[in-house]
Amino acid sequence: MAAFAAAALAGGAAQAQNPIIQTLYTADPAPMVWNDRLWVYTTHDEDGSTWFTMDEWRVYSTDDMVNWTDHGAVLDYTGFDWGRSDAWAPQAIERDGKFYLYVPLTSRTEGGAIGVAVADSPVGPFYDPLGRPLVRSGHGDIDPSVFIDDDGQAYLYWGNPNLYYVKLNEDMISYEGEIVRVPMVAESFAASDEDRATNNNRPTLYEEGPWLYKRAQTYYLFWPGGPLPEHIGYSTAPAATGPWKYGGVVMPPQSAFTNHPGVVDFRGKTYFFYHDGSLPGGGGFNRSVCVQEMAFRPDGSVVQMDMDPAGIARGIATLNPYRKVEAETIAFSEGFKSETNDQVGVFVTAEKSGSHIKVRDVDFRDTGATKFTARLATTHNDPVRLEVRLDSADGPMIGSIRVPRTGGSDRWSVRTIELEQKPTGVHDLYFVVNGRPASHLMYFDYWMFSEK
Ligand code: FUB
Repeated sequence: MAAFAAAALAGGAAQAQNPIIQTLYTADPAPMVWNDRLWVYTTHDEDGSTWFTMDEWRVYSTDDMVNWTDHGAVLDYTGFDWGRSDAWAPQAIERDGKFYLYVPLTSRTEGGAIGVAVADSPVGPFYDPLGRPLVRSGHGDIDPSVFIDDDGQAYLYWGNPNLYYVKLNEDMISYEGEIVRVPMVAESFAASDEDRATNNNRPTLYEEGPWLYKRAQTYYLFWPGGPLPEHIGYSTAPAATGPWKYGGVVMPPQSAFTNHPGVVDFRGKTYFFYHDGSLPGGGGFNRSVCVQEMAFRPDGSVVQMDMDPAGIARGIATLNPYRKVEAETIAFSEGFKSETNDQVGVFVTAEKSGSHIKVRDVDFRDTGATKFTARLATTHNDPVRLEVRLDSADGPMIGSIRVPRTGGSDRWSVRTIELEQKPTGVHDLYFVVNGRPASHLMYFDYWMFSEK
């Protein structure tokens, strides 16, 4: 058996890594660190949308900042008895072992409102403990951002084009005091031009999507600012309640007319999540979540950045291929769609021959792998093969599996092959689908390698 030795930590810095999800359109990222893992809640722009057609909230997670696992939808607006539509920008937080997901939606009777859902796990199931909205100011109640300060006080900010907050009680599903409307003044959010101020009722650049974040003793509020296309601006304050002082631009307008920030610290670095329209077929209503490292100057000001297709150039951990890995754990893919069913949960569907998935920084160790196992399915009579390649989609093929014809994505088969070549060390791994031109060529649920 020939051995493929380690490439230097495999990922090519110049390769596309943004957007981080390619199997459907995602927007409005809300990162959360829990259990030494980074989770990002998103909205879902339905394919072909010509408006904000959004029904569900989803969650993805990573251990290494480059491979993202799709955990599927955790809730949709029908999870709220009072909900009618519009599963827009969420944020989740953990407190005392429970997960709280704050979401805007349009109610059956009262227009826009913000609800809260609770779960015992970051991937749900989430349920509505109140049976009614948590907060409602009467106008522009979207884009909740939740934050727990060091003294345990939790805050919920939200609003478009006004900015509101409340102090949440410790139960995280009720609040004390009145809803506070933040003064929309130039010192806090920079002055609008005359047209936006007088004709649009927006005296400052602040538009929507607030994200509250604390760094050292400074509180930061990141927000999408107008006019369209939106940029991301920020303000700082000595307390979670303000007063806010305008800081500048974090990200100028990109390729979608909205943008939406999410900022989180993870293993010693700060990451900036946002969305753009850069995925093929993408645009203002077909957006995609991206992430980049964020830099601060010694005085606390934010270093401005543009969308970088390279995203996170280097992963912060390697991936163990000797454990079951979900096929929907992906660094980058082309031609795959994410689906979910009762039989296997989340899986991916290859839309055509040539579809491929890249998994970054896979550590086969010095001993190397000898066998490969995958759970697969297809409906096609003509042969469909899943090729396992190293370092690029046309790199060395270490094995290939004939995908079993099971008859559908509700019937699966687990296949194991001896590898033709034994990989060792760290490589990017590619799964490439090869078959006659057809749609829905094969379904892929999970994979793993064996050392012996
Ligand atoms: O995704 C729907 C809306 O677009 C969000 O609520 C806003 O923040 C903007 O991203």
